[in-house]
Amino acid sequence: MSLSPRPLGISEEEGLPLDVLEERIRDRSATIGIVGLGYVGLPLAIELARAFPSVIGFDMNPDRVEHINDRRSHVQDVSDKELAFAVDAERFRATLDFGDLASCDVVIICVPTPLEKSKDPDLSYIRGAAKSIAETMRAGQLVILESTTYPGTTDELLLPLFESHGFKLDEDFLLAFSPERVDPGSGYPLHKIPKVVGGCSARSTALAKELYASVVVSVHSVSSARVAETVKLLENTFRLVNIGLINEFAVLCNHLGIDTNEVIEAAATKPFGFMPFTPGPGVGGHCIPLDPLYLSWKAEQQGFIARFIELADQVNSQMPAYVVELVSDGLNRRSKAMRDARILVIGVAYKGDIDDTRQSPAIAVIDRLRAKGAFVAYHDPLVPVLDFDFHDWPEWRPVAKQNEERRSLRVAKENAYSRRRRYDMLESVPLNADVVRNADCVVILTRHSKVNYGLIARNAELVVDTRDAIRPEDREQAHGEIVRL
Ligand code: SAJ
Repeated sequence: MSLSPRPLGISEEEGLPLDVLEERIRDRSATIGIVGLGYVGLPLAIELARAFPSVIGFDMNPDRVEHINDRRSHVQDVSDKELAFAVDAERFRATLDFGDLASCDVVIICVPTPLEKSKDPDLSYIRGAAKSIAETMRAGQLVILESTTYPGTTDELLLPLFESHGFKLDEDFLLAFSPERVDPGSGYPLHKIPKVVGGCSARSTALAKELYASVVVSVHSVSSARVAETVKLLENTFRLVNIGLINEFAVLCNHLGIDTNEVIEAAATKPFGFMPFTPGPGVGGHCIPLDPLYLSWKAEQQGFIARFIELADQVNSQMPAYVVELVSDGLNRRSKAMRDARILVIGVAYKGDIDDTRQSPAIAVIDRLRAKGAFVAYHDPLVPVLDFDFHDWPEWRPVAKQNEERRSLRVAKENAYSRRRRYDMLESVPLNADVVRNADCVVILTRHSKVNYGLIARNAELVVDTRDAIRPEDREQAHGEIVRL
């Protein structure tokens, strides 16, 4: 465990002076705890295990803990090899036992921050993690929150909780916020992404900065945890609003009969003052569609309506319906009804070259197509099985049959083209010329580099390409009509 000599007469359990904590971080002998081993926590744990001798990962999911200790990564950005290296070197281990938190000099919280059905922040995971930390807290710990949340969470929720357990900031513990910055699937290495840190005290900021300086290229400190929380929300709001802008722009260009992607490509030749975004069927993932609503929620508590965030969320949320309209119009031009049409969806992950379907707009598009009576099948080389579970979708409430059984994968296999159900499981169908020709419409919702879009262009009657996935040279060889966003 830690290499620093223990001060005489003070045991780890009773706590340590902050000077010892500081020394352990500076001499890289500190024991680090990471609470939450998802797409943020696991990569961070592996990176920290390169600099510190003992990193302990805490998670509530027994399977996840078992797989990690068996050197099997569930996170695309962490290879089994990297995981095995850290586990075999005994520099990283996962555990369900939150009692081990007391042995950590630093504890970093990387748990999800979803939204309630009402689109209000759901802080239950942060509260759970903070409670476990407070119950095992001892003097001499630095706690850092990384989960994206509204400004004020660290000093309004965590600080009073720890102090209510008898610990004093800057005497017994230090507390900071540092936004997670990952770009799932892009392969952008964590150590090359600058980190922002802001503490509930100057000493907290300084020590959090020292910690991250051991693993990332540069650390930018700000004056408070609240500012650091807001930095992250600006980053994600920037993306949400610009994606909303380009989605509305695409609908506008469609009404004017102008090729949106040609306009974007030309505008992007401007070497300054422009950043290209591309239209799509909506906004998926665990961050962009959710995090900015934490900011607008907090603003509303203070009587301010963040109109850009609300509008962008509206525009992006309406894109699945717009895509369905494009499909319906295309079928109409061929005197075909949506009812009983066979529609092949290409790509269901929330963005290209990843296997994650959380909040994927493809699920909304598929459900709406099936609500209009279409038979839908999908192909996605990275998503072998797509699990539908609309229990919390308002539109499902009035129509779902009570106690409806989830369709088994066997049944789904037999009915590749299946009708709408509340609980369902679809399996990715192989992509070949026959499958494409057998569809009345092919809808491209995610652009994976592994998919042969030329084959689709050469064989499909009708394609709705929402990701500009079919190249110009393949469009020229198209068998049927290609509609683009
Ligand atoms: N999207 C578009 N058009 C665009 C860009 C994105 O339709 O021009 C869609 C994507 O298809 C996807 C959604 O928006 O469905 C979100 O894509 P994203 O890449 O912006 O978001 P994430 O969640 O994969 O990763 C983002 C990070 N992305 C980038 O910086 C490129 C970053 O904002 C955060 O560090 C990360 O979320 C996070 O964890 O917060």
